[in-house]
Amino acid sequence: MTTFSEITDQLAVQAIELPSWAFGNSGTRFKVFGSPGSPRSVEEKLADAAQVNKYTGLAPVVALHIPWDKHEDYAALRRYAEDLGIKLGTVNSNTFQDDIYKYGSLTNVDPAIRQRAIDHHLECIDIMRETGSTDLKIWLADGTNYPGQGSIRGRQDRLAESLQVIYDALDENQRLVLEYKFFEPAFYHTDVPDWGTSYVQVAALGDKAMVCLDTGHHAPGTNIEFIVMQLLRLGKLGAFDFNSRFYADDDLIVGAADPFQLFRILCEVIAGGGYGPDSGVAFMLDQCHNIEDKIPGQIRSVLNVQEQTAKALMVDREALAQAEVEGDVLGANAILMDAFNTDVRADLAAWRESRGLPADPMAAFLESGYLAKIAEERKGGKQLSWGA
Ligand code: PSV
Ligand code: MN
Ligand code: MN
Repeated sequence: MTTFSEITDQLAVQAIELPSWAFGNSGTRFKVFGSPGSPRSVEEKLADAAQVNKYTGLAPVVALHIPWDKHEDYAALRRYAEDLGIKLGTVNSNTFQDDIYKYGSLTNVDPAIRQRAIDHHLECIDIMRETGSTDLKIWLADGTNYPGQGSIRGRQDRLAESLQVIYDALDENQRLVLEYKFFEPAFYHTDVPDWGTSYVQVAALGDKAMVCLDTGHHAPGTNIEFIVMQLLRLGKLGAFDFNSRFYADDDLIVGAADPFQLFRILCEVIAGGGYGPDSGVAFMLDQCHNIEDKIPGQIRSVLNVQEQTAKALMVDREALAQAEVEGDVLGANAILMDAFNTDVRADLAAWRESRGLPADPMAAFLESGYLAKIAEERKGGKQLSWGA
């Protein structure tokens, strides 16, 4: 097996983008629980995100969601982030909360509503120019609830037309990343339900359009690492939204439900050239922390990704290739399992310390008193929530 000391250079380049909405309150349709100290402004979300980076060294970028993170001065917001040692990243559009989008946004039969949705994306691109962001992420709630409600073919054609207008507005250094999800909020059909549909749509647009794979957006039992392999093979994997699911789009902490699946996904990422800053694959979290504290939730998440990445980097790929050509089924499987079953936690702790980071970022953060400080300082005002 590759030793831990042989992989540290690769580990050192890992950067995971945090979603701004992970720091606000969130919940289910039954209840949104607030936590003391939850952010009341984009600035407070960024300050919390910077804590995750401070203790882990893993999270230098924060993704924004428009209009949730709308700001009167994005250049100032960018400077504010930079002063905290982080950057503004992916801009996520939102066409799923306005009444006019009840029957769809980019797919709507009404050209005026489609134009409204397109204009929203053009606004996002303008914001990206000011924040220095390069990725526009589109997740659509578009779909129907009943057979016959809409022409699924017509909607797909209108989606292609709308996306083309948005794509044509991108600058040279900007990308469009189209996320798929197999159900919800539409229950009969979704306009971008799977990687194939996303791939077909972005392939028609051009080189700057890519697929986003959200790990929570598949039917139970789906072999997600196969999709990772295929998208990398096609040169179209643009981004991950990492999270865990037990039942639906749970948005739980990545690596919580199935660490082995996360390991297998990362093995395919590494094997397919999807790892590292030049790979063109953005590692993002898309999570909400409904009952647990948000900053520790994000710290746990990035550490989970780091731990499984270390193991995936330690797979002896030469031995694996050899076992595969020899038809050594159990030998090949054992090589993978050896890496997965290696406990890298002590090595990671020592390596963090050697880089001036706390050996145990979670403990160091909890001891810092930051949670008590924000609970005290952020009294009054309206706490921000997912969707508001
Ligand atoms: C809705 O399913 C969703 O969770 C998508 O995964 C998006 O990435 C996210 O919301 C933010 O828009
Ligand atoms: Mn997502
Ligand atoms: Mn989701």
